[in-house]
Amino acid sequence: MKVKVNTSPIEGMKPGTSGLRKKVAVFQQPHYLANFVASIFAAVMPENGFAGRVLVVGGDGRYFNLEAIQAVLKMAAAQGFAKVLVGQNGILSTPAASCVIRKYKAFGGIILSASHNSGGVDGDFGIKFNGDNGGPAPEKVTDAIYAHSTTISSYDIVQAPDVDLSRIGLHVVGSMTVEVIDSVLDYQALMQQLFDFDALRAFFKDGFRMTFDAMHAVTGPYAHAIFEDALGAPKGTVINGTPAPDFNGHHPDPNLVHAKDLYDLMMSDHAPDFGAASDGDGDRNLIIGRNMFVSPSDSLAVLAANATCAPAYAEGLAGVARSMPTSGAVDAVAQALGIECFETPTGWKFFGNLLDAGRITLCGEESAGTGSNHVREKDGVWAVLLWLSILAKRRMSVVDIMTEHWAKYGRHYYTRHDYEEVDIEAANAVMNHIKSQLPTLVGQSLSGLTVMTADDFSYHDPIDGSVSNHQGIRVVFEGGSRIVYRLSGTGTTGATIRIYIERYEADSACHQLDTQQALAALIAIANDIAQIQAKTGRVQPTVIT
Ligand code: G16
Repeated sequence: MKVKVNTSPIEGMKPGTSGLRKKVAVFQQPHYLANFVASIFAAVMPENGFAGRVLVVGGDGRYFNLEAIQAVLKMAAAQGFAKVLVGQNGILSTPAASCVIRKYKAFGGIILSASHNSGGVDGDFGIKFNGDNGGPAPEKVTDAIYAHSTTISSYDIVQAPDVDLSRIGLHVVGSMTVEVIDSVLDYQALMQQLFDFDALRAFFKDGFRMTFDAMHAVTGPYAHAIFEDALGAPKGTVINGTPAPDFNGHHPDPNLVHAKDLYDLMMSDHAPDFGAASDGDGDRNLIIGRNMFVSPSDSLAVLAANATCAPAYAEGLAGVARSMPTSGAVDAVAQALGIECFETPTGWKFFGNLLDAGRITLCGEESAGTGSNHVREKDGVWAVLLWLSILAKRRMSVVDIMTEHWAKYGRHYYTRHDYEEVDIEAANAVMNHIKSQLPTLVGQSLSGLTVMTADDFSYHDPIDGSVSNHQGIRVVFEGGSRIVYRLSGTGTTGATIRIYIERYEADSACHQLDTQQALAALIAIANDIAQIQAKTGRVQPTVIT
């Protein structure tokens, strides 16, 4: 039976870089989740309603996922959807959800995830809507969702028993069908189309060794099925491979702080050939060779330069794209290949139009995300499979691949300094202080480096003409060195200031420096401009990658 529940607007439902992310306790407040889900439906409802349409629902298995999914199912039934496809036990990695939306031509999908944020009862929860192309809703849709959340007065829900999400097959909620599907099968089939599984199987058979850290999060089942069962990597290749609602107390962010055990292993005498990790919802990836961390910006460039090693990209790439703060390493590859290279704001949603229009084949971000036109999300397992394809074909170590790459294209030294959980007012004061210097920075010489341009990045989407302003402050020096400042849009506590620092080095005699040392002069300039210590009291970054 469908009922109308009276409610009233709840503050703070503006989606960030990737959907709405809040503490679990916030989502557990009466009407909170329902208000946001109702606002999604109101914002995306077609003129003739949802009758006959299919919705995809899944999440990363974190705490509160199952309760949230049951509520979404009952609200979708009240909207008149014909059918919902939901991953078994509520599990669908973000790229798998994108794959399922596209494969079954669904109207869209609701993904329950706070990605790389911590989980558990005291951790974070999140929710986002992806459209029929399988990609995150663009800004005009997230703006409409927010607008509705500020005026909502009621929502509809069907009163029905919970669905047994452990049982694959058909169920009903009111007059809507719910099909519980295997979480891995469709995604694995897509990977088998893109990559040469026989060649990769032979590679492992020849003794290639990898450690894949699933970080107690969603990629465990995908990694076990693909790397160990399908490709024959030895059991134990996948570690931390069972998703847990609280990620067993770990933080599923594949960076050098939270994946330190993997990093230490890769730097040790008994390191395997290749190490990789993925995050809470399976869209990010960390790549570490034996004795070498590969920065996400460099990883994107190497994947672009060597993409033809995988059958899906054998014909070459239409173009590439990177988010603005991502280093220019991939630009150098695009230039050599003679293909287009686009610079978009931070957030995967900005790649969607370029991918849909066929202008780009690969894209990526400094925040550990790489992907291609196979889905409309970044994809951790895909990135590992493309790296494996390159290593299998070229039979070179990661160190040798990187050394060769830098010799050919030059090296873009790159680091990101994060100041997490800063008082919001103090963080705004830092950003305003930086902005106030923009009119006077150009032409100044800072520690011997001359500022060439200084601006607040605006993106003009070449496909739909939309404009997105205030996407990060750029200070660019003669010679191409660059400092970028922006506030994160994915945190849930205070503000996170991100400083991205980059320097191009053409001379291969200078390619083996320690990254922080290679960037020391620019780091000092970045701190001088921002005055972080004076304005926030912070002496050093929380995380350096
Ligand atoms: C999300 C977005 C990415 C973005 C990243 C960092 O990643 O999907 O496109 O680069 O956040 O955003 P910010 O710097 O604003 O924190 P994920 O993996 O959290 O979904």
